Amino acid sequence: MLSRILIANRGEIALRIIRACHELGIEAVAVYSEADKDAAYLALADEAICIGPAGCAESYLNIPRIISAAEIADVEAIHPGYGFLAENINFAEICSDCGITFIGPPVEAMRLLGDKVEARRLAHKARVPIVPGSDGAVKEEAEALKLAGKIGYPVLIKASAGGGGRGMRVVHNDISLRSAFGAARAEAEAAFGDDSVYLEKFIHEPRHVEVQVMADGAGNILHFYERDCSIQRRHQKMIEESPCPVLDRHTRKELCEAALRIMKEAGYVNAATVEFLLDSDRKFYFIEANTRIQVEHPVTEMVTGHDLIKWQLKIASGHTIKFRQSNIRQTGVAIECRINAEDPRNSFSPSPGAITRYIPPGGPGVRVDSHVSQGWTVSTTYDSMIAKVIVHQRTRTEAIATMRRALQEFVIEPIKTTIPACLDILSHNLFVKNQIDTGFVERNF
Ligand code: MV4
Repeated sequence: MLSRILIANRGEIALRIIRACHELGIEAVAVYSEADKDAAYLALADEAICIGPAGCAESYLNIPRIISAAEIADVEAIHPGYGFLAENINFAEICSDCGITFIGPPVEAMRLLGDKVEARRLAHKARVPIVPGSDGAVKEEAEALKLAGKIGYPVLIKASAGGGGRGMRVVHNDISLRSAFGAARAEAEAAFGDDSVYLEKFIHEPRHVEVQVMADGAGNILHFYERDCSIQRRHQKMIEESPCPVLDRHTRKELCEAALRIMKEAGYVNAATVEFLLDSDRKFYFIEANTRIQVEHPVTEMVTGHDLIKWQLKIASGHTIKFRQSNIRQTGVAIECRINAEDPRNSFSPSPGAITRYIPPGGPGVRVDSHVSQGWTVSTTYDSMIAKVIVHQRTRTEAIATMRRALQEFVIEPIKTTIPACLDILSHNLFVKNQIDTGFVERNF
């Protein structure tokens, strides 16, 4: 087993990883920027190293500083968490060059799946349904027009290096395609340093369903079922749940096995999420894969009883998975609400400031993953997420009731948070009836 690792992240996920380390007898070294120097979770780390000023480029995204901290602290491995350097191929390569284990997938798998055109190819090769679209990257406008005619409008132009909704454009006819094509390529070049784009048929109001996968270094690969992440606003997820409430047993099995085939084909090791769109006929299509642990991993932990961060650490330590797919069961329903320091009554604008009163919820079926406590000051330097509330109950109806109760208990003052927005969604008739899709929030709020 690894004996000492560094966590190249901050906030709730840094704390989450510290906790998993300590349960496995691993020493956890935290890094922090000057803006985070008073964070309470740093006291729980076995060592905490300041890596620079508040700005991300000079701290959490600064590879030389993180590698230096790792050398000074004499760790064997680095856990990148999510965001920051988690999907940075260059960083993973440097770790390996320095003899430090990157707690994540092999660089080759990151490269393959980070390129969305390559990922589509891989999925097709693994006999997994993909959205009808171009065979590879589309270089010429004329070619794009021809393909769009075949696919049928509306069509989406997506950046090959994009993902998570960045660098996407919907076009409805030849005229809008002509004007969007060059712009999309230029935008992709500016944002990602790669102007490759591809085309997909635009699926109207799909659900977003993703499968949690875990693979070890010995060729064992298992799924931990799916999450439904359709409740999002401007590509920011707000509420996630597991299981996806509209999947029947047969479709669920097909979906999860499809995810496994893709990741086997990619030679994947460690934790990943395979994303699909589910259309109104409940047909699923692969869209992209994420090569990291995700924010919403706790809902999967609650329904399967498996600690996914501990699995990441064990796999990076060289352990093999010694149980079978049939040993992983999906029990009950889990829901997660992301609590952001944002004002939902003012277009979700950031609401930074000192928290003078903080009383988190508790009681049966409630888990809170947060680094925040009374006296903490939320700054605008980082992501606005300050807590995740996760509930686990036997049924979806009970889970919704527990979540509403938990959010009503939650006191965070005086800053504004997304708690009221989450409560509005949880009380909405269509959410309760399961009639949601990725357009739900924008249509109804
Ligand atoms: C799509 C789509 C409809 N058709 N692809 C947005 C995030 C990125 N992961 C893929 N996304 C989408 N791709 C096709 N062919 C609709 C979306 C989409 C979406 C997907 C998942 C979750 C929320 C979304 C919100 C708007 C659009």
